[in-house]
Formats: sequence, structure tokens, C-alpha cells
Amino acid sequence: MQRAEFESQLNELKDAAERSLTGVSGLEDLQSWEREYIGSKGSLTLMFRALGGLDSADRPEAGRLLNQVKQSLTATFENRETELKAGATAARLVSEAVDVTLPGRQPQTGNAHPVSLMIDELSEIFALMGFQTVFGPEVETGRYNFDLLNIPSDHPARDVWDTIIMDTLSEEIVLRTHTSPMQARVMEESKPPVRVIVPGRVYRYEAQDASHEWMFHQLEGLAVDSNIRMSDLKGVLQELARQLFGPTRRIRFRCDFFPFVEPGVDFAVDCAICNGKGCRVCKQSGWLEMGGAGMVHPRVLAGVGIDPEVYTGFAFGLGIERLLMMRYGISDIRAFAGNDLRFLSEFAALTV
Ligand code: YSA
Repeated sequence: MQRAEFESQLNELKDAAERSLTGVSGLEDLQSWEREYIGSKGSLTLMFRALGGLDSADRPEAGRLLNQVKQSLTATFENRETELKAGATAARLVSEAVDVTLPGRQPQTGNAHPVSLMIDELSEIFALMGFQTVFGPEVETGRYNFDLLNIPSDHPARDVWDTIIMDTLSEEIVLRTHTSPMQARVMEESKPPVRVIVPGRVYRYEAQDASHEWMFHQLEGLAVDSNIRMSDLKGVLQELARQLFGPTRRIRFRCDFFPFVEPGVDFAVDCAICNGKGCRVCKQSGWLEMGGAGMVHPRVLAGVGIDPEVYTGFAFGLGIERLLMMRYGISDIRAFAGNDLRFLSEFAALTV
């Protein structure tokens, strides 16, 4: 081959390669381009082989030109490769982009149950009056649930609490029907002065309706000391009613019978909705019943080794769900154990 022909072929090859490169739009196409023009089996390599067919005098200049073209095409290739890679990275970044300005997804969180909230609140109210909060067993013996509370097995009052009995063989094992058994347990463990409240779950074998559950919560209160009087009981319950239902609330005592108190009362708070005038919530009576109370019976004190000639005490018990119903105007007690999130989440704002 003559040098002129060699140079003309080389120029054509360079032009064709450069033109073809402008049409390359992806990295895969670029690799094909490399194989076709500057790779080990590409057109340029063939031109190197064709050098041998030139006159020996022409070879150095032709070789120099060939190297020049190779360098130029290699440089052009590398520039294009850098451009395409940058473009691919940018495209990937765009496709993988996360918009950090979008609002996050709110995780679903729970909130405290209204009964738990009320127990916390009651504990705080009574702590300010010097009462300690204690808890007791939900499975009880007949001795604590009844006997030590002056309710012997043949006593008709034992029928008042329809009891879920666990075991009748050895010792009478029951699900506690009230929180009062903790009165005896606390007095056995500690000597006066005693001031405790006992919140907790209680069970009764009872049909459910809008105001009765078979499982509900009570709050027991007990104070034993020298010279504890009925007026102390009234003052404590009055303060409770004011803290729960507002500063102008009044309370009412009416005679009632519980075997473990003498005298015994039921106590009510004047209705905060109608201010005692009578409305649907208080069933036109002007009063909302809160629970039972009284002066601890001397036989109960003596039964746990406390001398009733030296010490006196008061006790009370109230239903926690009923308190919540009064406060929030809830018409059906079954809502508390019903597990309906629409009801339970109403109390989310009160959870701390
Ligand atoms: C009385 C005198 C004391 O010195 C100490 C405590 C007591 C209370 C007694 N142990 C007792 O259980 N009385 S009670 O049967 O009348 O229940 C007390 C409160 O529990 C009631 O006023 C009511 O608020 C609630 N309660 C009773 N049965 C219920 C109920 N709440 C929901 N469902 C039921 N089935």
C-alpha cells in the first residue's frame, strides 16, 4: 500500500469514528464503539498491521500519524465515557431521590386506659392527704374476702357479693369481690397510724348491663389511728369530690349497712352537670352515688390484733368505672372493657 492511500484510509477511519461517537448515548453503545474502533480487534489495530505493507521509508511518519489518531480517539472516548457515567449517576440519584420535605408517617401509638389514668389521678389526690397507694391479690381466700371483714360463712350478707369461687375443697379460694380484703391484710402487716388506698380489679358473678360489669375496679380507702372520727371520713371524701368534680361540690351521707363498718353509709356527690337540680345523668335526684363507707367495725380491728379501745378508723370503697362515667358522661360501663379504639383513644390527650 502507498503512504497516500494509507493516510487517506486513516483520515476516513478517524472521521467515521468521531461521527459514530457523537451518536453514542449509553455506556453499552460506547463499549461497542470501543471494540469497533480502538479495541484489540478494532479498525485501528488493523491499520497498525497495515503499516508493515508500507515502504520502510514511509513507515515512521505513517506510524506517528497512526499513534496521533489513536491518542486522539482514545482521549475522545475517555471524555465521552466520563460524561456518560456522570449522566448515569445523576439519573440514578434522581430515581433514588427521597423527598425529605414530605411529612413523615405517624406511627400508631397507644395511650393509657381511662381506668389507669383515673387510678393515677386518685393516687395523686390521696397522696396529698397523706395516703399511700398499695396493691393486693385478685385471688383471695374466704378468710380475707369475708371472715376478717365480719362476714362469717353463714352470714346473710355473704349473699350480697355474688362470688366467683375458684376452689371449695381445702380453703375457700375466690376472685375477690371487693378491695376491702386489703383492709385486713394492711392492718395485719402494719400498726397504726395507717393511711392507705387500694386500687384494683374485682370480680362478681353478675349479669352485665349499662351500669354493672362482672369485672370492674374499686378504690378502697383506710385510715386507722387514735381518735379518727366520722368527720375525718367526711372531710376526706369531700376533698375527693372537689378534686374530681370541682371546688363547689358537696357530698351526702346516708345510712347503709356493711358488716365491716359501724356506722355505715353510702356517699354521693351533688351532680356537677345540673348543680344538684336534677337531670338525666343523676336521674333527676341531684346526687351521684360514689360508694360505701363507714367507721371500721371494732370486730374487724380486734380480728387483726388492733385494740378497738385505743384505735378507731374509717374506710370507704368506690367504683372507679362509675367515677369515670360520672365525670365524662359515659352512659354504658361496658365501654371500658370493650376494646373499641374509638372510645379508648378519646383519652389519648390525658396520657402523659
Ligand atoms: C363499704 C364500706 C367500707 O368501709 C369499705 C368499702 C365499702 C365498699 C364495699 N366493699 C362494696 O364493695 N360495696 S358495693 O358492693 O356497694 O360496691 C362499691 C362500689 O362499687 C359501688 O358503689 C359501685 O360504684 C361499684 N360497683 C359495685 N358493683 C358494681 C360496681 N361497678 C360496676 N359494676 C358492678 N357490678
